[in-house]
Amino acid sequence: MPVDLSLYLVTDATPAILKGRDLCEVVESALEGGVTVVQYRDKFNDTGVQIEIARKLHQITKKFNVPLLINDRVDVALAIGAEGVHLGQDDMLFEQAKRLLPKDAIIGISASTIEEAQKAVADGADYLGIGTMFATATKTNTKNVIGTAGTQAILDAIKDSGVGTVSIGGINHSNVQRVIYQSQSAKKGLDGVAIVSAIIAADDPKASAEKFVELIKNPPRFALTSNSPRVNEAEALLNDVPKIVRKMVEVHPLVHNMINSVVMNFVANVALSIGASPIMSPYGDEATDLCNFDGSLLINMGTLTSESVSNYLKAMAAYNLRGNPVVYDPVGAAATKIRRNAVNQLMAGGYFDLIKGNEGEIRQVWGSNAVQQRGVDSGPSTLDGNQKATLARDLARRERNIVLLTGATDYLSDGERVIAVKNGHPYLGQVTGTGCAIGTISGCFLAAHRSDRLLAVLSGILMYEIAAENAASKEYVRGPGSFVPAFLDELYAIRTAAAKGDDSWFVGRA
Ligand code: 3NM
Ligand code: MG
Repeated sequence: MPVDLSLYLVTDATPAILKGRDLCEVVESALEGGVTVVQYRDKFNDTGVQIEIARKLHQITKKFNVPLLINDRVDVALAIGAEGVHLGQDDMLFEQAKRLLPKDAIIGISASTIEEAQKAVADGADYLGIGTMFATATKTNTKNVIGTAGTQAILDAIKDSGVGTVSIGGINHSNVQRVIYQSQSAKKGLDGVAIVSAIIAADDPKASAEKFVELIKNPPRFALTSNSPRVNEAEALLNDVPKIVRKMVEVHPLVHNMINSVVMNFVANVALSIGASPIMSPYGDEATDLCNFDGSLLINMGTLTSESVSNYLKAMAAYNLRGNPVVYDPVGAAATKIRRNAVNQLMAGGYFDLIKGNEGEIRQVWGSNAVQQRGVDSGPSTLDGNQKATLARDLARRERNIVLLTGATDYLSDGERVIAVKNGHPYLGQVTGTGCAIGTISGCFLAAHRSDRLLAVLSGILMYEIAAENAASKEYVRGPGSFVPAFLDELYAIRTAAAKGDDSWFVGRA
């Protein structure tokens, strides 16, 4: 019978984690909460003591019909007749352990790269412990922190095997649903998650395990989409745009902006003009209240400070938990080491419904270390249209979200569909904040229309860029200065028309 890997408990005897409690009691309590497999991992005790503890643990796990695996120590497993072992890359080789252990013993292998995973599968491992998912204080000497993107790449590389998979490292109640959701590759997902501190160090290990069981059963709230059919044909998609604009105006969504100080005033005016309700709040703790209005959150790191990232993470967690949309504008993502680190922390720390950026920013988010941005403009373009479309699609597919790669032509993708939008006007490139406002606008539309996020963002971009075209064509607009007030007027004009059900602003324009 294959092992149920869904809630895999790994023990730890560190005082900070065990807090003076008896390991066997903690494990028993976790089993009562629904742990499905236990790995005894002991980096402290002598062999004799380990055998004694393992024997006691085995008596407990047997009561629950749950397999006990021993980390590293094949001898300890043999001494007590455990169901199997878990081997790291620096432990005994698979074939050596296989020879020593009974035929039906379970052997799991740690893998942090595609090569390690493929080798373990070829050797005949029963399951893989894939990690390190997130940096963790429990094990600081881990080899690679691979995140959901790296985990997904490994799962994809072994998709044709029946090998079991668990993710390990830094997994807790607030990220477990996202870990499972975003690690999923097209053909293979995780069978479970391996947990140390979130159960062993919990005040109530049983309650913690119960909560994991409940969370693992359900997708994260942000992944719950409505049943309405998705629009696939470009023409049908465009037909729906005026309807979605009308809907956004009617919903009058709140958009919570954590945005840079250069553009704050302009972006707030844009949001007001289109009929949304902006609030500018960089204070992360405020999000626990603000997210209750069921609007969206925009994170724009244009004027990043030493406190920004922790505020962003708090706010993102609040919106993710409630399933309300979060937009990321990684301004200047590749420009400095601090910004590159911020990108990594934010991508690991929560879920973005939409990532919006120029070519350099999107490439940085994708993980291209070769990009070196100067300032926050995107710099010389190195990708042609097809490559940009592919990058947007691949990132959206990997993150299971929407990506908008902006430029003279914008590329919008949900991982399957890719749409190129050619509307807009060169004056947009001559005024600060016009790019940032697209993030805010997208947030408004995502909040108002949830069943098709691609259509929502498309509607926002088209409303915005058609208004820019209208403004630029006014005879009194002579340059960027006179363009700005005309642009706000034209956004307002479309909003007013849409509220009346008048779609003529859109006919023949996209
Ligand atoms: N192995 P926590 S990470 C035991 O990456 C272990 O292989 C890891 O602990 C790996 O759930 C890890 O407390 C510790 O973050 C995981
Ligand atoms: Mg080891």
